[in-house]
Amino acid sequence: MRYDWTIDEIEALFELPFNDLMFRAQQAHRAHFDANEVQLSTLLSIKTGGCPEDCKYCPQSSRYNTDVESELLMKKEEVMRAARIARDKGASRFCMGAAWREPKGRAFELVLDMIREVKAMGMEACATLGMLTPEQAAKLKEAGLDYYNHNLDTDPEYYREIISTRSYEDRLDTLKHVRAEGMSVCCGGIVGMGETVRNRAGMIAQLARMNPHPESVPINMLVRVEGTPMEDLDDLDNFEFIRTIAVARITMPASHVRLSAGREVMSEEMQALCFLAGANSIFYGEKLLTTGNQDAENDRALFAKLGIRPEERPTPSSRRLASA
Ligand code: SAM
Ligand code: DTB
Ligand code: SF4
Repeated sequence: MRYDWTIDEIEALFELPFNDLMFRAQQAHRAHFDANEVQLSTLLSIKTGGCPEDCKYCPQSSRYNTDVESELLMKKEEVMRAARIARDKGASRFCMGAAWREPKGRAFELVLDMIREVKAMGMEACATLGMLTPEQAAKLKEAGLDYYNHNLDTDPEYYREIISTRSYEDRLDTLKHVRAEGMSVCCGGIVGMGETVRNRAGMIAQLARMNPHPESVPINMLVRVEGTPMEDLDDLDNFEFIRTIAVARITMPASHVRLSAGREVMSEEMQALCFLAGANSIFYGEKLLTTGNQDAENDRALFAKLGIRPEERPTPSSRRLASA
């Protein structure tokens, strides 16, 4: 495994002829995974809107006038109902998202409770709650959290154009705290925000130089939401997105690369090319946090056409022992 990728090397991957890039991505994918398996994660926004941060892409920032209303933290019973439905539909991981700069006070304790219950249901638990202190990371670990999602979003240069309320270093610090507790890291970014190929290569370099690599790397296609400063950006060429997935696959060959936001408007053929480029995880269920996603029914139909199987959730150790 390599952890010394330079931006130039990564940019050179982006510039390969498309067929060569796809071939390299398939080689990397098949060396580490069953190429016909895709992991399914279901998202739920447990605390929506009213966020004090100014991320220019985000419909949940209180600074922009979008259709998203600010809501209170959801009740645990409602969250568990959603988790049960996700599990019964075949998701192996349940990801809870909160529109916070950072978790605080009693709300954080309530989220810890939710994590314990998701674990008791036999699912993997993931959360994305903003910046963490080392103490908060320890409490999440103790509650049984498997993955923490915290994205870099873009490279350090372009980051300055996108977010002013927290620094790139703040993000790296949170990731360090998650790692120090032994939780798995879910960390990726957004493509289609007006960045250059060099910025994209810089973002992948940040991720691929982490040792160990993030276990899960979500690649989001920007969802241009009305009312955000990014609503009128131009379409990104689909091949640029597919190339980003392939480059993530080649540089982080043993990580799950997730075809994340933006899938709602992607054709079946586009998604199939993303899987061919090495994507082996998706968000499954009709909603992301506040925006739409493909219906589960469409996903099942596409999987049947492509011969893709959902990845089994890991058997909890207690059950494994009982059946041994
Ligand atoms: N507030 C927490 C934070 O920012 O870390 C957690 C939730 S935040 C919505 C999680 C991630 O969603 C962001 O880092 C960003 O990568 C992604 N995201 C938000 N809005 C998006 C959009 N319009 N299109 C694509 N990805 C988006
Ligand atoms: C990630 O990388 N993408 C997800 C998840 N991690 C939390 C969020 C996508 C959000 C898309 C916009 C919305 O639905 O609000
Ligand atoms: Fe808040 Fe997260 Fe949206 Fe940024 S991405 S505005 S921190 S919810």
